[in-house]
Amino acid sequence: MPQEQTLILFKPDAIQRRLIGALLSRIENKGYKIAGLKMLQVTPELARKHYEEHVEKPFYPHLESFITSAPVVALVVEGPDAISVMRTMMGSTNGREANPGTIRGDYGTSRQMNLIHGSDGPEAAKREIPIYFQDNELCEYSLSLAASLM
Ligand code: RTP
Ligand code: MG
Repeated sequence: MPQEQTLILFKPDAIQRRLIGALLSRIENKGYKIAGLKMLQVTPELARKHYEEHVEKPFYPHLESFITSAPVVALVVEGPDAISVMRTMMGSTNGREANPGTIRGDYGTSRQMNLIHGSDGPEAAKREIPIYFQDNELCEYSLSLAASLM
C-alpha cells in the first residue's frame, strides 16, 4: 500500500465557522498521520502559485479574494493512498452536489466556499507541499507509539 503525502488546506470559511477541530478530527479518526500543520494568511502571490491552473479562469478573481479573506490551516496528511482517500472524504467541489458523509456534503452548500482543499493527484501533491512547507517543517514519527499509550 503506497504511503502518500497530500497537501490539505482548511479554507477561510472553515476557520470563520470554527470548524478546524471538526475537520481535523475526521482526518485523525480516519487513521492518517499529520506530518505538518500550520496556520497562515494566504497572499495574492501565494494564491496565484497554488491555483496556477485556474489563474486564467473567469472565477479566479473570486477564488483569490476568498482564499485570501482570512487565514487557512495547512496540513500535510500522510498514510496509505492518502491523496485519493482524502479527495473521497472531501466530496465533490460543489457542496450541493457532494454526498452526505463527505466533508463538503455535510458542512456546506457553496461551490466556492467549500471548506477544504486537497491535492488532486501525486503530481499536484509533489508541487503543492513545498509551496506551504519547508522540509524541516515536516515531522517523521511512528504512530505505533499510540498503541503503547492505550
Ligand atoms: P480544490 O482545488 O480547492 O481542492 O478544489 P477542487 O479540486 O474540488 O476544485 P477545483 O476545480 O480545483 O477548483 C478550485 C477551487 O476554486 C473554487 N471554485 N470556484 N465556478 C466557481 O465559482 C468555482 N469553481 C471552483 C472552489 O473553491 C474550488 O475548490
Ligand atoms: Mg483542485
